[in-house]
Amino acid sequence: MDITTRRISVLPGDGIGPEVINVALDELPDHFEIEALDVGAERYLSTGKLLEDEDLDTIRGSDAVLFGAIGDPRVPDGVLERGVLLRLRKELDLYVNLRPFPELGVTFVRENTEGPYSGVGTREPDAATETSVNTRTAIERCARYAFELAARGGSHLTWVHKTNVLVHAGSLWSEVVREVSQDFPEVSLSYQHADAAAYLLVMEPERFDVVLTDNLFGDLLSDLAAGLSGGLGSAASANLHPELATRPSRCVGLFEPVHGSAPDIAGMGRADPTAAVRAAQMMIAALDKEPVTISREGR
Ligand code: GGG
Repeated sequence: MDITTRRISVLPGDGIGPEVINVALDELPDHFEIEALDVGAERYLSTGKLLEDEDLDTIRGSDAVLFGAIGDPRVPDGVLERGVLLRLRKELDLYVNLRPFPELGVTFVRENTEGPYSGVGTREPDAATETSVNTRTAIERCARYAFELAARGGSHLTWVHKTNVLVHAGSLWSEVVREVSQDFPEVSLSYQHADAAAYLLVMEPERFDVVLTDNLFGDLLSDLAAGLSGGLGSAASANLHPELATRPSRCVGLFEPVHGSAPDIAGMGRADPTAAVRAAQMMIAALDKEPVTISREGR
């Protein structure tokens, strides 16, 4: 195989992020070049900077991002999470959040750009709204990825929502999933409400292979799955824009442990680096499938 240099942006981030990423870096083959970016709480607290244009230029020009964790008790909730991680997912249009749990035999495909994570809402002194944005385009491309994954693995696909209560978003999801399913007659499909899915993941996990769901349900249920399969210390995820043809930058994706920054144990040598190591392995595997030179203009 032709070995050519791969450029990786490494964002260790906050809390236990740097210590687990240090271990994960040992996984990288010699032909991986690393550009470390100081993005996170320390820089924000000393300079007010979150993600600068130069950071984004570096990331867009790299083949992939290896990310640690974000979040710090000294910074108000949401500033770092929205300003760094959610912004990167949006800027790079990483619309699939792939969370495999091999010990449980379940893989989550979480829509990664919309739902209540889209940042739309209002806050008044005594009232607040958090709007869940759901578009046909975003649901369809994510659903298509989940069906393709299930078709490749001969797997069952369960899609999860809360259509009996969240009727607006639920009916659009339902319509789009049904439409996409027409192109995959070989994939057996079922539906579960999110609350029932939580129960069944604990009681009968063997019912699930590939799970397709929205941003919020995916975030919650995948932590549940992590708890059932060895803990958050071993759960890794890939944020992907799978098709080369529409990818807005060279970057194939952002690979990270599912866990957060765990500031209570940072620097104590207690953090389990398994998830970060698995994230690095997912990144290497994704890059092994990528063409080495990407010719589309602007990349
Ligand atoms: N390594 C993942 C991380 O730092 N997670 C912090 C977090 O709050 N993530 C929200 C999300 O994954 O949507």
